Amino acid sequence: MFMEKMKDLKVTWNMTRYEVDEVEGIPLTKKMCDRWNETWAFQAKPDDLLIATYAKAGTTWTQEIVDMIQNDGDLEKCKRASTFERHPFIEWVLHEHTPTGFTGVEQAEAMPSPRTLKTHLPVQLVPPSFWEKNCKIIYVARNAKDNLVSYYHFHRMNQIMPEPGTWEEFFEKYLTGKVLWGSWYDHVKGWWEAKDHYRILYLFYEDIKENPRREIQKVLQFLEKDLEKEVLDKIIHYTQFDIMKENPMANYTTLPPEILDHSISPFMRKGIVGDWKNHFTVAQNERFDADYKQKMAGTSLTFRMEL
Ligand code: PPS
Repeated sequence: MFMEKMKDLKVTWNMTRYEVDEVEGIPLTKKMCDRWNETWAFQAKPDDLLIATYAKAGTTWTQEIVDMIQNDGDLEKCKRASTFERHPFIEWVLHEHTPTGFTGVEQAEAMPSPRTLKTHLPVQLVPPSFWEKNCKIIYVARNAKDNLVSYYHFHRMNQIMPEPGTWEEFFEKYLTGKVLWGSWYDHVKGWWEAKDHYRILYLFYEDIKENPRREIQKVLQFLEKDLEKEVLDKIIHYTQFDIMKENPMANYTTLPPEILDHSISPFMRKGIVGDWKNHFTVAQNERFDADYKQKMAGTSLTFRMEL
């Protein structure tokens, strides 16, 4: 669909890295900021399901789990299109080299209900219609250290994200929230508070990794779906890392290397808990922990950095 359209329009992937601007102090791509009024005015419908995450927290994994649930475990139906075509990314605005008509909002508007949508927005920037329509939202959080490592490698391979700089530089940017979608700390805490007031299922990457059956059952309950054990087994099987990594409709390989260069680092990179230990120096870990303690003081939200 999307890629065919692009071919028809003879889009040349003459990409450059996005410029960054801000909406209410949150760094977003300049393109997103320029079209922010449209995103903010987005009209959610009561039967929309929103999958919300800080970037690299397990969005694609959750999208695949949800799509398999919605399609009663029918893998072929889930392979109808790539992840980003199945679930509009509401705040996303494509590059100026591409023709208009490819904002997440426009993609969502063209999609029949019931829709499943994706966002990385911090809770205060979620378009108000989602709250007004009392939409169900699944939020997934991942521990900050692994999230940081994953985000760093994603910046390296994604040729339209801002330059990550060196590992040391990116580390500092992440701690100060000077990365797209802002501070991880504020993001996870903001959504944690919101879950007490709205229909939000708050999940953790580490929990899904530890026990996918238990966590998928939570999603089933939240979506008020009942599936046979065999179907659940099938969903667990097809959403595990090694299988999803080979699924072109779930591993982002349908995008051209001018956008995502998997030879630098695959989108489906490692999919584990604790990879930060292969990246953090002892000094970085100490600095991170001290800073983390301050930023996460006073919240009941806790994370596991290893299993
Ligand atoms: S994005 O670009 O924000 O939508 O990225 P996102 O999907 O949130 O995060 C990508 C990371 O999730 C890992 N991933 C998985 N882990 C375990 N199991 C499954 N099935 C799975 N699918 C995706 C992916 O490998 C990225 O993490 P890292 O640590 O970089 O491997």
